[in-house]
Amino acid sequence: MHDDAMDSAPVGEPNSVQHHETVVSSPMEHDITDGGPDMVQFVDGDGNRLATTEANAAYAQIVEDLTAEDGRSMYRDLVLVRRMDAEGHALQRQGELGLWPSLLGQEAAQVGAGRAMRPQDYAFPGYREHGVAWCKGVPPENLLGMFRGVNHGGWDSNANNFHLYTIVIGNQMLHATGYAMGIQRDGDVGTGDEDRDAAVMAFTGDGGTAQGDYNEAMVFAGVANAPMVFFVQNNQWAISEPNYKQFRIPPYQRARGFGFPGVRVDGNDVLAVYAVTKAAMDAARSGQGPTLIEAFTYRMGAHTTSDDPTKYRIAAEVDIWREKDPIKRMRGFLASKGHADDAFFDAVDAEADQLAARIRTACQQMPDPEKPTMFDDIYAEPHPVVEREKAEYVDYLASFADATEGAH
Ligand SMILES: Cc1ncc(C[n+]2csc(CCOP(=O)(O)OP(=O)(O)O)c2C)c(N)n1
Ligand SMILES: [Mg+2]
Repeated sequence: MHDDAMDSAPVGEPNSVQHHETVVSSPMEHDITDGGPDMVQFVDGDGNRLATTEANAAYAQIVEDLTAEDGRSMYRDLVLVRRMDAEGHALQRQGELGLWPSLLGQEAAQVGAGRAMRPQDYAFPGYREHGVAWCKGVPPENLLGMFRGVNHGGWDSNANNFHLYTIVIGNQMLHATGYAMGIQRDGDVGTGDEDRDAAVMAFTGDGGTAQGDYNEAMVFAGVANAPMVFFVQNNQWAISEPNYKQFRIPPYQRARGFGFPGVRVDGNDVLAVYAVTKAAMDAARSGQGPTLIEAFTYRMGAHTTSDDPTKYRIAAEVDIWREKDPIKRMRGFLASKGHADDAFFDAVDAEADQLAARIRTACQQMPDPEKPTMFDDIYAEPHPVVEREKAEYVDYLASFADATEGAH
């Protein structure tokens, strides 16, 4: 990356002094601010379009085919998603939500990936993929219910082909692989019909790559040549654990060991993420099997609202990444190309404010659940054990109502 700020102020592993005696890889091998020469990039930190490189050449045509309107629409998504996320954070701070995992800094990774999906493609998220949800058409207010404690998900997975959030790290990779193998068995791969051929995208973080489920899913997907993309957002941290405690070589290089390609992309460059993900999803839908994409990005905020990152990472690291901000970058690109003017940027900001107000009102007006819904949707068909447990739970709740009435 041609980033002066980074060149003039390199920062290695942030806790290097503290951890040197136990470090197994040198800070240089795990430079958390520089994705290295293999990383696909099209726009630098200042919004300048980069020249063709060995890494980005294969994807250049996809970027060339995008229109100015596509660029503006991507920018709008980035801004609205950031505003939605900021509102989630604020609502938690004001006691309206129990928890909020912020995507701040990862907007381009999620919007680029989400926009490369077609309606028939299925997404399996972790818990931070609010931007992918947005691109798949899940109403943003629906993301809040689980974090407010009024439901167990808040959306119908099949309505937008966006699975429920999965908190158990890496778990969804297996679900996704199974779903992709199902698509294969349904014959919805490689037919050449754009509206029929489908693929799956499974999202996890750098920490998730250390999980057994993730690695097992990669084995199955590779062997089955499943129509799927493993999309790893390497935001450099798994709560307080840095990359060098997760892996000796980066995720994109590990794909080869499972028998399919791995690509590292600049996760803060929405054009690059879109191009790389579109190529991978097109390949998956046409029957060419899986791809692993590692989006090299950064978690600008805390892990969740329950976390304090100043306890384990230094401010200089965050400052370096602030210069790589995905929205600033896309805005600079659009402005320098003459694709958007101040009136457009102002209109998007105004729309973002309206969206935030809508989300806030919807959150505050969410009704408490009236009946136990945790038993719904466990099985596709009614199940006697679940029915019995539900009946027992309803009785249990009713016993409280009696006690309250008796007390009055
Ligand atoms: C199986 C399992 N182990 C541990 C946890 C606790 N936990 C929650 S988030 C997290 C870190 C995940 O890091 P990463 O995969 O990099 O995703 P990020 O939060 O950075 O997006 C951990 C260990 C969990 N939810 N599930
Ligand atoms: Mg992480």
